[in-house]
This record gives sequence, C-alpha cells and structure tokens, in this order.
Amino acid sequence: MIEKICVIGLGYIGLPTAALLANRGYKVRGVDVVEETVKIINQGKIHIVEPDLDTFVQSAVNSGNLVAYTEAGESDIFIIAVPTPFKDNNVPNIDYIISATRGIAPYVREGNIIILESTSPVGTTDIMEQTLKDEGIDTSKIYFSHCPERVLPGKIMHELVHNDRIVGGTTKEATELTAKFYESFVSGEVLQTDARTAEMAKLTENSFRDVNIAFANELSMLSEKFGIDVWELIELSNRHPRVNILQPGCGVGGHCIAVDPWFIVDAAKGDAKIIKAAREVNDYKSEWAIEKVKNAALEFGRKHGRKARVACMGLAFKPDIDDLRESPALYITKNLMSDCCDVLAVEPNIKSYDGLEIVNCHDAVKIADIIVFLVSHKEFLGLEIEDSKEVMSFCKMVDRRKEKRK
Ligand code: SAJ
Repeated sequence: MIEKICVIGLGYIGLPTAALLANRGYKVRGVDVVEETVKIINQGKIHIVEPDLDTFVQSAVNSGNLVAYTEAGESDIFIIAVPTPFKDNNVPNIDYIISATRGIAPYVREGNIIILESTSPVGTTDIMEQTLKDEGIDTSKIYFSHCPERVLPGKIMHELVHNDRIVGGTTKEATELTAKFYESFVSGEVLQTDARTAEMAKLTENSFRDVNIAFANELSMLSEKFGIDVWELIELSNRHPRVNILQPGCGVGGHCIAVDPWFIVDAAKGDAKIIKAAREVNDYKSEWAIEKVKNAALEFGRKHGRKARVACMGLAFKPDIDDLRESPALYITKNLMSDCCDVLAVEPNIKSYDGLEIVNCHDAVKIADIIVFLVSHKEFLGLEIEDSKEVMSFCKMVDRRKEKRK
C-alpha cells in the first residue's frame, strides 16, 4: 500500500505535484536544495507564480500532509522533478538528476518505485538505475519509470489532473505499478509503454510544437519580403480543413520548447535535420527582429538628428505571464540597449528586473518614437497610439489605427 511519497525538486512541476498528492491524502515529503524555498513552503506559501497553486499548497501544508525538507527521507515512491538544462554547446545536462538520485540512495528500499518526471534525453531512466547500482544498491527489486510532465504553465493545476499521462518503466512490472499510482489521482488516461519511448514521446511533443512555430516564423519573414500581411495569410490558409498554422512571434522561449528539441539533435548525431533547422529558424527570428528595429532606429536618427526612443512592449516568454526564462522578448530588449536607440522596457506582469527600469505601457507609447510589440499581453490591447508613431509588431497585436482606417 502506497502512503508515503517523496518529491525531489519543488519547482514548477514538483511543487504542484506534491501539493496535489498531499491534498489527495498521501503523506508527502517535499525536497529542495534551496533552504529559502523549503522555508516558504512550510509556511504554506509559494515561491513561484501559478494560478491556484497557493490554495493547494496552503491546504496541503495545513493538513500536515505536505512538509518540505532539504534532504530526502524514507518513502514508498520517489518522484524526481528537477531541471534538465543544457550546456553552452546545446548538450543536455543531467547533473541535477544524477545528484537527486544520489540524494535518495540512503533511503531507497526493496519494493520502492522511482519515477523520473523531468524532461530527459532518451536513456536517462536507465542511467538513474545505474547511478543507484554505482552507490552499491541492489536494484533488482526496485521499480524505475519515466512519466514525463506535460502541463502548460498557467494551467498547471488543471492539466496535472486532466491530461493523459505516459508511463514507461524499465520493466513491465515497473510500468504497471507506476501506472496504477498515477491512475489514483489523474482523471486523464494513463498510457503504458517502455521508458525509452516515454522519454522520446515528451521530446517529440515539444519538438512538434517547435517545428510548427518555426513554419509560422519562416512564413512571417517571407511575407515581409513579399509585401504580404502574415496574419491575414495565416487566417486565410487556416480556413483549409487540413491546415492549422500556429502564430509567428519574436522567437520561441520558455524552459521547454526552446530547450528540449536540442536533446534529440544532440543524440541524433546529424540525423535530426528538420528539428535542428526549426530550432535555428526560431532562434534566428529574434535576430531578424533586432535587425529590423535597429534599422528603423537608425533611419529615425538620420531623419530627426537624435536617437530614437524605442518602447519594447513585453519581456516575458509568452502572453500574460511573468516568466522570463529563455525569453526572446527579453533577449531582443537587452540587445537593443546598444548605442543606436534609447529603450523603454515595458512588462505589465513584473515590477523590476535586474537593474532594468520597467515603464508603464501607457507612458511608454506616449514617450516612444518607435513602438515594438514583442508579446501580446492583454494590457496592450486597448492602447491608444498617436498616428505619428512608428509601430512594429512581432506578435499577434492588432494596430488599432489600421483598424480605424479600414
Ligand atoms: N509560441 C509561438 N507561437 C505559437 C505558440 C507558442 O511563438 O503559436 C511561443 C510562445 O510565445 C513561447 C513558446 O512558443 O515563447 C512556448 O510556449 P507554449 O505555450 O507553446 O509552451 P510552454 O513552453 O509554455 O509549454 C510547453 C507545452 N508543450 C506543448 O504544448 C507541446 C507543455 O504542455 C509542456 O508541459 C511544457 O512545454 C514543458 O514543460 O515541457
């Protein structure tokens, strides 16, 4: 009978999972290496922004079912949900997984289930087992599985329960036992496979999205060249019953889609041609945007004999969130802060960031000479912009002046 669960890594995936399980009656030991995080959680509070998470954590802590520590402890199930970043050369870095696995080694017992939820290169679940063997543990009666997290930031608490899950064990028994556990709290379907397929499925999902966004981004650059409005083009093409083009943007950000495809490219040794090209197109889109804005600023400078004031509208990696991780909008804004223009950074979802002065959106559109929409935050929708201002849009953001003129 499963009673005790140890969740290693209390970030965007681990904390919601731990809180959900605790609310379902499991005794959860949350583990994080950051002492401050542990302290905040034990007060029933949260250290990240995610709708509804605060309520879940508060009731989990109040019930006594969720307690956070800096070290693992004895448990029936161990869930590892730590980050898997990549190194400078786009090679995945699984050091956090290895060190989390070593961290549970003293507490692992016969019959335990060890689940990897972190997005990982194919073969990582096997490496986890090998890591425990290297620590001198007999793993023959321990069950190892991968169950990739698939939740969308902003909708985590809903998707944790309602999404279908993929469970892949290193043995059939591990798959079945792990699937049974997820079925106890997931209302979506729990699909069974092996560990390597589960690992690849997660990478495939995010690469699929990256490739499709790259197609939209390529179309946006071609449309500019051909003098076509890309938004109208996509809207019209999507009226075909079997066409569904995504939205172009100023690049692809976040800690998942801009990262995970590289795990496939690295392992494929030259064979992941489309996936690699998509990553390059999406990264290039940000450089292309920088070039366009710089040229517009230089042109303004030539005409008016002074530096242009450029408002960068949005810094987050996607609309209506405060997350700046791998954000192309932030990258573009920082890049523009060179000597060719004066930048006004606008981000309604954050108060301050690393020495950057954040300007209110209404003030920014009044002060700026060039207004550059990078993220389509809801706050930007009703903005009144004077006719004299130059507007450049790298995201779905209707220029209301054009609408009025129609
Ligand atoms: N984007 C576009 N155009 C679009 C859609 C997205 O440019 O049409 C951009 C966004 O602006 C953003 C980036 O793509 O910069 C990623 O945003 P997203 O909303 O597509 O996805 P994430 O990174 O927030 O979450 C993804 C999800 N994966 C898929 O939809 C296949 C989520 O389900 C995963 O759990 C998550 O990655 C993860 O943790 O791997």
